Amino acid sequence: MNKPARVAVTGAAGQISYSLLFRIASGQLLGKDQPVILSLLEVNVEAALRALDGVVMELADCAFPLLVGVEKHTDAQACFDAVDYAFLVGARPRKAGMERKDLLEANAQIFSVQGKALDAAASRSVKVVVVGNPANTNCMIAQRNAPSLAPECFSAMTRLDHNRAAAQLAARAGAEVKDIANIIIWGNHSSTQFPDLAHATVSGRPALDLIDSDWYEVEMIPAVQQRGAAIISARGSSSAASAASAAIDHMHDWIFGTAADRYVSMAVVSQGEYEIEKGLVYSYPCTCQDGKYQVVERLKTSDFARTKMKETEDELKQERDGVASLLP
Ligand code: NAX
Repeated sequence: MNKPARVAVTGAAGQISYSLLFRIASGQLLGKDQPVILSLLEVNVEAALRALDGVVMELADCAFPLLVGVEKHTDAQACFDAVDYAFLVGARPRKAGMERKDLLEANAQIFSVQGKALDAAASRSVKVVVVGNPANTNCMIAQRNAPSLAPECFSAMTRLDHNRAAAQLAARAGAEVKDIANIIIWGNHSSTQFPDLAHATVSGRPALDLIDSDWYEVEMIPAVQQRGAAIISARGSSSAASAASAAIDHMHDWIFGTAADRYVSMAVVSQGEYEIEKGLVYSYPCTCQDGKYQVVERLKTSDFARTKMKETEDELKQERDGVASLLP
């Protein structure tokens, strides 16, 4: 058996973690030969810690052969000690009467503490995915507060948006999801994101030859952008199992690689690709190999696409400016 991998999950008593933890512990992230230790972080609040106790009891009751340890923490640095993988799921939710700026600042504080803690304690090759919203900007803050870790250790999740777009295209084209390739989500995980089908294929054929442009521009793009709100309105609470599934997909592909000639969408620290401002955490088409992601460069972009890519970049700049005082 391999040495156990240490996997940190924050917001461990929340609804996404209630699905995520069990999938990691069962081997769906790292495979059936890889034992794991879960290192869980929650806020130091009685209700959250009681809920976490319950989750840990259920993990024990699953008797997962690969789960060789579970740690509960309220201190980020202790939680991130020597971790190989970190899922930053916990975040401050928006409360009634809270301005967007207040939300950004409350989260900036959480993610600057967590960035510093990762910097001090995590494995030097840690892979971090930020799920908690506003995910891109939270990720940028964590990364900027972790100067001794490579920027390539950090990412934010737009895989749920990517998967949603794939499912919608498959349904429209009368195809199966496995036949869909090279969807791209550009930019922010928010309603300004741009789900782009210009390079997508269905069983190797260009997607835009198979569907009408009206459906794509008028129905599909807003439907993907607003899917989170549609789930809340139907279920009474936000996406949880699908978010956990996307988080597993994101990290799994990053670790084990993407299939040949298939892109996945990952929000990563921009190096200026596609003229997006350097340093923003922006969702790009990526391929992964040998545990590293690579942004797919030099794809042709139309005027329509460039306008949308810029719109979502502008929102990320505004978010960054809103937390400028907290950036090192
Ligand atoms: P829940 O409110 O069910 O759980 C969040 C948990 O995080 C709570 O138990 C809370 O006590 C804990 N927490 C808060 N601050 C913390 C901190 N500083 N350290 C450790 N734990 C902390 O939310 P859930 O539905 O699980 O969603 C979690 C986050 O994911 C939210 O920010 C949500 O907006 C975001 N999402 C992101 C998605 C994406 O695609 N990137 C999609 C799904 C989801 O909306």
